[in-house]
Amino acid sequence: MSTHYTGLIERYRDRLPVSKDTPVISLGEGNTPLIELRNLPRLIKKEVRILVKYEGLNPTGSFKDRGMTMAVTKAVEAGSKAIICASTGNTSAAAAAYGARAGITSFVLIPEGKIALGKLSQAMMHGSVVIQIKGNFDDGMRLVQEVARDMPVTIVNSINPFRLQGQKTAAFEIVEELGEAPDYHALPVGNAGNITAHWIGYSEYICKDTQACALCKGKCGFHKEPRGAKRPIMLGYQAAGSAPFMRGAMVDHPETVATAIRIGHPMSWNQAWKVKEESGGWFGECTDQEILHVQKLLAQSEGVFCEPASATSLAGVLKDLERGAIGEGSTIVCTLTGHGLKDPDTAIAQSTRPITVDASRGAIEKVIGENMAG
Ligand code: AN7
Repeated sequence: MSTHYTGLIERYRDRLPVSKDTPVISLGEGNTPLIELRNLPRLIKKEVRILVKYEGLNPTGSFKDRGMTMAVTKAVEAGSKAIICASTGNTSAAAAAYGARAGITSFVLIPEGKIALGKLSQAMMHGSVVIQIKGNFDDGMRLVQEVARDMPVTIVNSINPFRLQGQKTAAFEIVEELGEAPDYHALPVGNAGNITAHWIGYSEYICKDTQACALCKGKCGFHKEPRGAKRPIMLGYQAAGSAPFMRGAMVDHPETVATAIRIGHPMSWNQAWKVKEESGGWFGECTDQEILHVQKLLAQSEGVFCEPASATSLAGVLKDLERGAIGEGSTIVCTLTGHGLKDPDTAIAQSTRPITVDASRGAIEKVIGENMAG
């Protein structure tokens, strides 16, 4: 038997809306590491099991690849020759790459000056038509919907239902690796597509019959075999300057250093409230300072480099552990949605400068002497 991994559509074919004739567009996405933190729980003096789902190791460096393989596959199946999205960066990178793979045109709308450098380089390098707008993500999302009404372009934002179908597979992978769902699952929330997709995934995994699975309404194709009854409590964390779920209303001028989640009008608004209710979870918020602190803490205590938005999931969990909202003894999964290399500017801005010395042995030895631990 071949063990060659060919992406999440092949792996979860029986639980996704594809047929044997569907032309699968894949870059080997999914199957990302679930890494148990070893040092951080000790540092914060808590008896908890925290695992990070490192989605930054997808082909374009974010979880968006899970949704994009499905969205582009279905677009191609339907005969579409062009895709379009608005993006804070990662969706555009994924649309650009999967569009290239499929041999179709991709149009991406990005907020001028507000996307991280790595993401911009991806959209440009893969040959997308990159349209910078003098507005934010929410303006772009509105424009994409208007344009797609009259022009032959397929929207590949998460309002495209195939996106969430692809993204739900992350929950399948976690249940399969842990043997059951974790107690808590924390995600950064922007449009709230990913938290919705994870809940669909967890719900389908335990689904015994079509009645039990409220979100999939019997369409998941996975109702026969129960795999245990446990679903996690879902936690959605936002950046404080961009937190419509905390305000309980849309935010017109979102701001945060975590540009990926600089979103004030989430597309999956109603779905995410339903996830919160059904799972018994909650939303929380973190300041930019807290987000950056945890991004660096994770990089330096565990060797895991995620982008600022991704650190929001862990930052929120650490706060909720501290205030006792999450109890000790819990198993917690935090999704790290994107790779740290996506945003080199923010990483460099908060790191220690390199030390510049003469090219001499003496100078190097001096630095080593001054910096040896213990
Ligand atoms: C790293 O790329 O919306 O709550 O246009 O890139 O499902 O929106 C990105 C979102 C979290 C939020 N972490 O996920 C886009 C875009 C990272 C992200 C989110 C995004 P959703």
